[in-house]
Amino acid sequence: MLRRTVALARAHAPRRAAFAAAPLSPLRRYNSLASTPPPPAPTQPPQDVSPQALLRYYTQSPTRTLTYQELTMYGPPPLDEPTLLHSAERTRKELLAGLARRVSQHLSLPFLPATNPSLAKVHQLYSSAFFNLSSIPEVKTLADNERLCKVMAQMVEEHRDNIPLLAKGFKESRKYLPDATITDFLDRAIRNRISLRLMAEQHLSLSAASLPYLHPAEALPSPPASEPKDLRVEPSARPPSSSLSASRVGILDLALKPYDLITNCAEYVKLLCEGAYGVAPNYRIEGGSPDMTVGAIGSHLEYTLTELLKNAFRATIEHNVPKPEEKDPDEFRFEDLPHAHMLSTDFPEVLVTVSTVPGAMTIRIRDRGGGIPPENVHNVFSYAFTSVPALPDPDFDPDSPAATYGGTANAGYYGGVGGGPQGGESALQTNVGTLAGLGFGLPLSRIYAGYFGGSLDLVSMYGWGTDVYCVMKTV
Ligand code: ADP
Ligand code: K
Ligand code: MG
Repeated sequence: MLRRTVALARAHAPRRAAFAAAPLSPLRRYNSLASTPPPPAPTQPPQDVSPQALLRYYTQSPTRTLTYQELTMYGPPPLDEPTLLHSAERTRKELLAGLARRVSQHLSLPFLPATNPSLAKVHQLYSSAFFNLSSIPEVKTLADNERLCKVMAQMVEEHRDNIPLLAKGFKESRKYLPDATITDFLDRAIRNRISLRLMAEQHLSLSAASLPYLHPAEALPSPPASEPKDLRVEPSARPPSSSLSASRVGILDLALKPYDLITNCAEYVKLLCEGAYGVAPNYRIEGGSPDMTVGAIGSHLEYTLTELLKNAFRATIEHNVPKPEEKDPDEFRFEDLPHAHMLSTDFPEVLVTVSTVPGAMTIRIRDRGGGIPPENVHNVFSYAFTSVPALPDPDFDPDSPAATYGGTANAGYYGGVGGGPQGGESALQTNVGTLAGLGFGLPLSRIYAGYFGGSLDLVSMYGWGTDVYCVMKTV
């Protein structure tokens, strides 16, 4: 543990001088800035600004999740200069506290899991993000804000693959850690990561929509990359008119159309299914009206719906095709699969029902994919559980663009027909994306739904199908 800390400190030695020179702003100022009560903060900034001292200092802030009220506290952009700088300084402090917590959580791992290459990579990414950010002094001017935005945009981009890396790392470390420890680590890591991204993306979005009005000559930071497939944070050279209307407060969309969102997600999942099986079931949306709108974070809804629809579509196909004959994987031919000759209309449709009330939206996804065997029902929310059969792949290269943890470690069709269309690759990994196999879909969706106070419940009717009830809090 000590050795790792020292190595970290060494890795950041050049930056240390930079942030040693940068005075830590007194927390009193931070407290007076925030218009909602900030977390109780450590009393005094450390005199000794070694990396360890800084980490300790920022780790003392309590863990917290964001509320819709905090996201909307500045109102819709464009913000005036003092308000934008207020948001910047607040974001900087909160990110430092969140990143410090991530680093210290990694430092608390026992030696063997800590040396796992994937987990060490995530640890290193969080450490460098923390040290990069701590080299930025208190934000007092628009130029300071621009520096902050550049660092945050880079951070959002560099941390894009953290979840597959954590998944791979923990799968490989399973023999050294109890399941409960892994679940606890991942739950906290993912919830914290959602907060970090929300804070960074919200401020980037507010900045991008405000800067052209405050500082027309300045170049804007590049838009942050998305974590879920279609996260649309809007910073662009000219903010789109929608980001300046009362219907948007940064990344919070106040006029989101659930029908459009569900259709986008379902069409994407159809492509995944067609890639994996050659066919996809039909779907239908009911409840409310196609024009109704809600206020929510589009990317959270999109992630959750995509994962739930993937599960429903996959189950619908696998349950409703004849079982294939056992074959030698070397003789695998896609056209031999029974479903390759089936039509969408040969499958029972997936039904999506939407209901909105003030403050919440419930979406039920109902499939006739045969449900979940009773012995698995209690495992489906575990990060470690997937029913995609596993085939270890010694040639797995986590850096290859097509690779995902689930995709390569779990090859084969239901029941294990073989290695899938491309030999070592999973049949559930397509050119478009991964249909299943990571095991993270349900647990992550439940964290997204629960983040602002919603819920996710699954009811299986074994032999027939599954209902998933997802309640999302709305504004
Ligand atoms: P993955 O899809 O990567 O396996 P998930 O967490 O999304 O991971 O789902 C875990 C497992 O739960 C799936 O592998 C599948 O066995 C089961 N499951 C989830 N949703 C359904 C569903 N609608 N119908 C049948 N089984 C399901
Ligand atoms: K799972
Ligand atoms: Mg899934």
